[in-house]
Amino acid sequence: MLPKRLSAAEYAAGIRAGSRTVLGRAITLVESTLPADQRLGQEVLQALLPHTGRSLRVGITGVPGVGKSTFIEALGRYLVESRGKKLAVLAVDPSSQRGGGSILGDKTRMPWLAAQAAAFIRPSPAGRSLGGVARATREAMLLCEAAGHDVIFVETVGVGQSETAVHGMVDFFLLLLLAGAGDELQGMKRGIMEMADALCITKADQGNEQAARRAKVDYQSALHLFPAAPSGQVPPVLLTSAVSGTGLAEVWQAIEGYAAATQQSGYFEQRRQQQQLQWLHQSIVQELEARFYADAAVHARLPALQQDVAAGRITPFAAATQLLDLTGTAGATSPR
Ligand SMILES: Nc1nc2c(ncn2[C@@H]2O[C@H](COP(=O)(O)OP(=O)(O)O)[C@@H](O)[C@H]2O)c(=O)[nH]1
Ligand SMILES: [Mg+2]
Repeated sequence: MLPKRLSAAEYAAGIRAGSRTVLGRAITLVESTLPADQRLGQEVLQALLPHTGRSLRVGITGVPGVGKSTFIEALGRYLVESRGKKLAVLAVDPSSQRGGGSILGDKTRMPWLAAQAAAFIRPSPAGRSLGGVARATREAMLLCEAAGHDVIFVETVGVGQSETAVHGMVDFFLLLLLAGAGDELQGMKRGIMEMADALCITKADQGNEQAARRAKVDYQSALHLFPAAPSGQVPPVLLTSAVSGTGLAEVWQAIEGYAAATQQSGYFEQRRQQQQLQWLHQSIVQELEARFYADAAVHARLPALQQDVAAGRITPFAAATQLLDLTGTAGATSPR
């Protein structure tokens, strides 16, 4: 049994020594909304920072039911068994509730990985805004890296803004697609296809192979209409089956090939630097907002001003300015 409270140095040492219990507890700290936990979590992260950044970070998206979790189980098994990798599976699902709701990242979809010492699976933090979930997941990723996990998978719910958040924290973004839906190209959100570094047509098995090959051709021609990716790499379209194992080695080859090519060109590091800067600015905005709403003067004045705005007695902008002037952040509203 571990003692109830550990120091930041004890957390860091435990994580470096490969303790899954300490890693899990440190992730709980960075997920916590309690200020004391958050402070300790930041100290742990700071201590571990020199040991982060050495993994390959892979985001996996696609509509619910496309087979993301099953795919991660199959690809993860290939990586552990055939490539000797140590991996972590994280998830971003702002709709997730503890003890019910979404099963994203659920160990029941990844029974083999869940039983492996070389794999660490963590479901999405629950009951938070997307911003809060994204922050916790980024920080969990760093903790997993310090624990020596050299591949990090981040699964998204595949709806809404979660994809953008995950794209902003990974090196490689993989879009899973189903064949045979017929109008998949029209239904597809163009922006997500543009973010993808590779497309996988899933469930290419059990009589579905021909439809999958047709979908591959369709997506390949659709990709030709897109502007060149900033990475300089053309996203491949691959056929995969988590059931038969088809295409899994090819997917990994594509990911490693991409990493090697972009490390060579400098884009890999550039993308990470951009992500860090984006994260800095998002953190500033989140923190300003939190401090604003926690301000006692704002708290006192807000209800009356809300009524004035609703009744049309004052413009929303003027009301916002009045409230901001009550806080120490006055004058800090210049655009980024
Ligand atoms: N035939 C076949 N079924 C699959 C494959 N991958 C997943 N499935 C099934 O598709 C359903 C959804 O899978 P899941 O991994 O939970 O999808 P997610 O919602 O995207 O995470 C499950 O019933 C899986 O058994 C595959 O490669 N082939
Ligand atoms: Mg899933």
